[in-house]
Amino acid sequence: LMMESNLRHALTASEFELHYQPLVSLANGEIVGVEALIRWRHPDLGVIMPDRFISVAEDTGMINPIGDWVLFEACRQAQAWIDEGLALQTMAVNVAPVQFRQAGFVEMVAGALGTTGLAAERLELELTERTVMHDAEFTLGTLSALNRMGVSLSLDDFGTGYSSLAYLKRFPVGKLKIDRSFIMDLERDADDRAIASTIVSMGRNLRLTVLAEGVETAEQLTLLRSMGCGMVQGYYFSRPVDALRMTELLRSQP
Ligand code: G
Ligand code: G
Ligand code: MN
Ligand code: NA
Repeated sequence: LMMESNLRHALTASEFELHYQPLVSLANGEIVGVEALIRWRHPDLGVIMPDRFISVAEDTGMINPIGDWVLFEACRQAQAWIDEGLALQTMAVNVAPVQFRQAGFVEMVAGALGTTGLAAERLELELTERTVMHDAEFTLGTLSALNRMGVSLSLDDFGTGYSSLAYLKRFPVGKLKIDRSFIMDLERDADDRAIASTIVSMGRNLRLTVLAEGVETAEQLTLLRSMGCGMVQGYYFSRPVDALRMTELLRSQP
């Protein structure tokens, strides 16, 4: 099933769709952005989650056309919400390592913004440490070009990979997303609290926004607030939901 030809067919048959999860400001509890997360609605098998096909897509190169589609669709949806008058500061899109390195990636991002009319400042690309640390000089060039366009950059799954603090200083990254493995046991694990609190402090000192992923409980939220964490995301607020449900969530905002 998870083969290149199936993924290609899924793309032409419009079987991919984006779900969205709120990014919430801890200052006022408002949804200030959303993260786009791909799903494959298979006609026979139902909804297939990305863990089951993204790595195959990466290995076969299908991640490039799929990733292009994700970017255009996310930008189109963000602009549709903005046109409706809904307050959406950020549309965050995951970018796979292969996709980030494909020739013409920066131009493709510019094309998605130009075609959909979305302001570059509204788009945030999520990159993992694995993506940015591999060939740091190439990364710096691409990140700088995106940054000059006005696109924001965030480091996803932060803390799980190999990150040089020197590059954190050099790369034009605006946000750190603390990996949910550190948040999961926050109430019970003093080491996780130390790690989360250290990332929050470092982020503040480097003038970066810090977002905690995978927040599921009020206790985790209280701890993160006491650490001075700026943003949160997780099932406590909402699971990833389809565009229709996300529209309702945005409309119900004060
Ligand atoms: O909800 P969740 O199961 O959506 O996501 C699982 C994993 O798949 C996460 O690591 C997430 O970053 C990744 N993922 C989700 N959507 C996309 C996408 O559009 N592109 C890429 N490259 N990865 C994605
Ligand atoms: O790797 P990345 O951070 O892009 O992937 C986001 C993944 O985290 C998605 O699979 C999404 O469904 C999942 N996720 C989001 N919030 C929570 C949460 O509160 N708990 C758990 N267990 N997973 C979450
Ligand atoms: Mn992500
Ligand atoms: Na993450």
